[in-house]
Amino acid sequence: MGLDDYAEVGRCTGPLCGTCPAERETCGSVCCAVGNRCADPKTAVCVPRCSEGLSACGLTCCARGQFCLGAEGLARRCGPCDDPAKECGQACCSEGASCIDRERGVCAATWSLAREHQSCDGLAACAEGRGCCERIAVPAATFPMGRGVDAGDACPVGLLCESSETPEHPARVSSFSLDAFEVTVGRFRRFVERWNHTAPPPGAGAHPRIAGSGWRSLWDSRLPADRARFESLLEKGCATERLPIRPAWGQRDLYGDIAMNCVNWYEAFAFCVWDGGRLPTEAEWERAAANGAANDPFPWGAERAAPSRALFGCLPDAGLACALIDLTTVGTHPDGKSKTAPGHHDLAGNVSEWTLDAVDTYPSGAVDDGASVGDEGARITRGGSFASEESALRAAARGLNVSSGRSTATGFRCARTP
Ligand SMILES: [Ca+2]
Ligand SMILES: [Ca+2]
Repeated sequence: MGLDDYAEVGRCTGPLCGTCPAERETCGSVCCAVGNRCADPKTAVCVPRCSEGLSACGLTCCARGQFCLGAEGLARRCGPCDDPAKECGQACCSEGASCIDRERGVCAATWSLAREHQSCDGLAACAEGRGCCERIAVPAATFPMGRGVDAGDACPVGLLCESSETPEHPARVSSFSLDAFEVTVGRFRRFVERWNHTAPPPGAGAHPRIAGSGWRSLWDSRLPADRARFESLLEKGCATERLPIRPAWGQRDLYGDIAMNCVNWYEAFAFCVWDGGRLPTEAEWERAAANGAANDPFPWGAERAAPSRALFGCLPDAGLACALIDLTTVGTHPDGKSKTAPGHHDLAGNVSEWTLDAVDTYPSGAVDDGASVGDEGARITRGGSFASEESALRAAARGLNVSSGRSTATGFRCARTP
């Protein structure tokens, strides 16, 4: 405190009087000089004010685009986030991610923050102006799962059907919801951008009525070690395939709404958990595709497959019926929608879809919310793909791939309870 704090004779203006002149900031026991600000009232330290647009931060001013973080006083420092809770070294973690390495500025998906449809945050709509994450409620039903011998879903004339689709048996499926579209590369991209090998917690992604159907920690090592490895697998992991369609990942900058493919079962499972859902069981998938008790042979009903209803039969010897290089945008075959309003797109064809189930034979008796839960090996895929013949598009048809396998012909969609 100096004499100038009492400069105006007859009027006490110093901090001890409880007030400084308007143009001078109070700072503990002193009034700062004009043009200065108070850096720390405890120690009565004044420093020059910051230029316009820059944040004051203790003794310094933050650079443009930086914000002041930390507790009050001289211990404050500049960082890149406006919310201190999101700060991670020189990075800012987005919602749904948390800081796991402050030194390198690495944020990762936080499973406790798994959130319904966060993969669609800020994403443009898919076909028909519907959100790519739209979910459709599928009512509970008991339906004849598997292919019947002489009923409406018997093997259509001229097609070959596998014996693994039999015997047809009563299956009860509780109400659930199923994504209207196959998961797009745009949605999957948000997951990969936050990836740092943080596996789902044990039990995550389980069907609530099926014991042992959740994530197992022994699968943790099946997930990519880091984001760079993940991206490499998604782009090059299908290189040994003979299919001419390219991995969606390599086209992510051009097309956000093509179906994600070349993703293995573990990655599909982890994505669905992160997005607040789970993989559908085989029974749930067939219940949606066969329209439950209607027991339809195809998602759209009884009519045979046609190019207007599904992308299929796209093989090198199929002539010019379909483009062999590029994937098709999801939802471009509205005539092939399921009968559960407003209709699931591309259940049949485009990419085949991972289900929760391990490969197993059907029981002959009734099943109530059943699924085959196994540790390793192969998993059931459903719906056939661009590379399939018509038979694989049937609601009762079963495909398979090894759990760690990747194919440009296989993607997935997520289910939720209910
Ligand atoms: Ca059936
Ligand atoms: Ca499909």
